[in-house]
Amino acid sequence: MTYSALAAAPPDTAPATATHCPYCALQCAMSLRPTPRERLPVAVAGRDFPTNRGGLCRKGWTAAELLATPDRLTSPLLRGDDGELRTVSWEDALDHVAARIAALRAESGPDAIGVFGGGGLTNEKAYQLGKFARIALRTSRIDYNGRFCMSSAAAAANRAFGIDRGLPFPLTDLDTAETILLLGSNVGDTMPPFVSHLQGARARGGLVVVDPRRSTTAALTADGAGLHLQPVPGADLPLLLGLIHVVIAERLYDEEYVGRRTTGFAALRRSVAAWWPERAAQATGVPADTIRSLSRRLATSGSTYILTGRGVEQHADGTDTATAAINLALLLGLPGTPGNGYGTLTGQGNGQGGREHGQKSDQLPGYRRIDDPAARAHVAAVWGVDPELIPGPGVPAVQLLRSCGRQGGIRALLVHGSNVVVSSPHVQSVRDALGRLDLLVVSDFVLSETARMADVVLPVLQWAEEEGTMTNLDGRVLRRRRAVPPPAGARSELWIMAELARRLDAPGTWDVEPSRVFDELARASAGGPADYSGLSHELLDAGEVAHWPYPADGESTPRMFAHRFAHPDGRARLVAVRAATRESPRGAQLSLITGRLLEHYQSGAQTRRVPELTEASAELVAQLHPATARDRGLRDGDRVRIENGRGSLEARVGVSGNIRPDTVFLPFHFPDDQSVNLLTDDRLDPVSSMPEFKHAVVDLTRVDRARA
Ligand SMILES: Nc1nc2c(c(=O)[nH]1)N[C@H]1C(S)=C(S)[C@@H](COP(=O)(O)OP(=O)(O)OC[C@H]3O[C@@H](n4cnc5c(=O)[nH]c(N)nc54)[C@H](O)[C@@H]3O)O[C@H]1N2
Ligand SMILES: Nc1nc2c(c(=O)[nH]1)N[C@H]1C(S)=C(S)[C@@H](COP(=O)(O)OP(=O)(O)OC[C@H]3O[C@@H](n4cnc5c(=O)[nH]c(N)nc54)[C@H](O)[C@@H]3O)O[C@H]1N2
Ligand code: SF4
Ligand SMILES: [Mo]
Repeated sequence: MTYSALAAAPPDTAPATATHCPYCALQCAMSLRPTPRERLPVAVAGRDFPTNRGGLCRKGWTAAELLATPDRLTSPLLRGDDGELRTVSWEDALDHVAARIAALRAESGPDAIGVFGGGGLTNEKAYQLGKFARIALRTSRIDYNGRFCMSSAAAAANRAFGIDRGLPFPLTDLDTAETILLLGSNVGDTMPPFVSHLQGARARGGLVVVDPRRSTTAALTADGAGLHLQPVPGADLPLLLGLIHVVIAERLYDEEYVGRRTTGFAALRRSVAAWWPERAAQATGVPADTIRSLSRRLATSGSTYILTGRGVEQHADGTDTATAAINLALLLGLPGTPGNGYGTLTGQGNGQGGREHGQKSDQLPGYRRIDDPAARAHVAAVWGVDPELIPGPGVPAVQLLRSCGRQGGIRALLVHGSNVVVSSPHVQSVRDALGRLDLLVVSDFVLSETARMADVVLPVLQWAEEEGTMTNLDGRVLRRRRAVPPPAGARSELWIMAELARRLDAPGTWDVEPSRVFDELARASAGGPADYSGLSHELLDAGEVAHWPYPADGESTPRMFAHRFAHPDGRARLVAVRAATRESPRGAQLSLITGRLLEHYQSGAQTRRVPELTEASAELVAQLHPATARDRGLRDGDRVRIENGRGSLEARVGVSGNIRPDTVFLPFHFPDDQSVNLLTDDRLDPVSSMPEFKHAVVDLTRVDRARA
């Protein structure tokens, strides 16, 4: 696409637009300066802001490429009888979608229509999508990709604290920490400017990273900056139980805090009684002495933070593992104590706000529960409908996708902001399920792998073309601003929802103006756990620093839990959890762990379209230890087949001493037959419904060059 639309746009001297990066939850501040005579419509510069301090990572620097991507969608597409996707008018596309939805709903009931949202959507779009599902489609079947991301961390925080805000303190509080325990997070690659907040702890020798790989972040512990623990994949829970055992056995815990601010200590103590360090060492591969000395360091350091990332959360026992991390933090008296804390690092751009406003199957705006009669009455009044009209809880993401095309399941699916045929667990089953649908409608700005399967593709706006708000990793609400006009032919999702709602004779009002949708969201959230009722675009534009809860009669809440937790009795819950046995490799098998590379974002739908990033990382590479490679006669660059009972793929070998010999690492950014999710399991965490993304057992064999 040429950016001819910009010919009529601002001259070189036009002011830059202050906004935030399109990608991750750090939401680095950037300014976009119009460059009408250049190939790209804007020039990106870092902007000073507490999370990034002017810095950006390589993805942020190159984000303007997304605005000029040659295969940008600029017209709706409809699949014809011959199976080809063809350009159609908006009228025809929307008429078709509404008519098909109405017909399928008449035949099979409203729960035959499903909605799949995303944590990259603005608060306004996420809110409207939840409302659209409940009262325009009248379906309970809505969930979103945050189920694959933060659900275990969120479930653990809700259970322990009664509320879930990723970081319940400003990120900059970390700057003065003495000790930071970072479990399963690789911010060095996933949020590079975050590293500046680790420097204080590094200078004091107190950065402790737990990762089966010597990741970019683990390498930051070198030269006396801290400690890297390299456990067996999936063994974080026994490791934490061992640490808790020592903290209790050596009476290192904060008795006064535990007595005054928590419940459940006796049961917790019993549950870890048998996890003496030698047993934890056997289960994890981390030496018993290290477990002892780390417990002591955490307890005696003056300023301690415990943080978790996806490496410990994306497991079928992810909620219990995150819970164990919280138990450790509570025993040490960290949450709510100045200079100390516990938190989890939200991932997607609006991963925090995206899980507060009603995209989740069991949720209404303001982080309310959909089965709570008072919450239903409040939200129904804002929506101008009878509470009876709002459906009950639906089903979480994996069940929702599995039910597509099955008897009694979903027949039409609307996808907004996720590339599920790359990023879902056991992805072949999801591809099969989507193939069985009567109607798949994908809203995206590029033809993602999921959009390629759709019956109808609706081209939407992207970051620098739209107004809205995002809530970043420390719960701060930020303004996303429009810097360039969208291409003719693309439409906002608020408009698409309004048009479909009208065609479906939906009750309620369907605003298309983001600031007005925000005002409605604010009213709907009033009195809920995630209360935005004191906020507006106007206030944010005036420069207000706004961490939620921000009630109408209150102010920003940068730090939570100073005096009470959100449970009715004000106390946090210590929850006793048990380590389960898990599948481990036998013989020549390896543990597969999955995660991210610096250069790519998620399913890669966006970053694989940025030339500089694709050149830096063009194909799937399997990180393998030199000893493992040698044993199998493999060299750097060789091709291998990696397989298990669920699937099989080929990758190139990247030999690296940074991984355990019993483990292979693959990123999930590549599509089709390079998708690592061909190998992952959709076994679910019983509390959060998080799938087992981070660990699978695989066979790895060399691909015979003669036949390859
Ligand atoms: N470059 C880039 N940045 C991103 C994203 C991206 O796709 N690309 N995505 C954003 C999103 S949505 C998210 S959720 C965040 C995720 O951010 P992170 O949580 O930092 O990312 P991951 O790479 O998924 O996992 C972190 C680490 O977990 C380790 N790991 C794997 N298995 C285990 C285990 O069993 N135990 C332990 N302790 N560690 C394990 C991996 O080796 C990896 O180094 O990143 C955000 N930022
Ligand atoms: N094996 C393995 N699998 C994983 C993970 C892992 O660590 N390992 N991580 C999981 C995690 S943490 C996450 S968050 C998921 C993410 O995986 P996905 O949900 O697939 O995330 P994205 O690739 O960001 O997909 C977003 C899609 O929406 C489009 N898009 C972006 N913004 C908008 C918008 O505003 N509106 C609309 N309609 N579309 C938009 C993009 O172009 C893209 O096609 O993957 C999960 N899958
Ligand atoms: S760290 Fe995240 S928000 Fe910052 S520039 Fe990189 S991708 Fe964008
Ligand atoms: Mo994520």
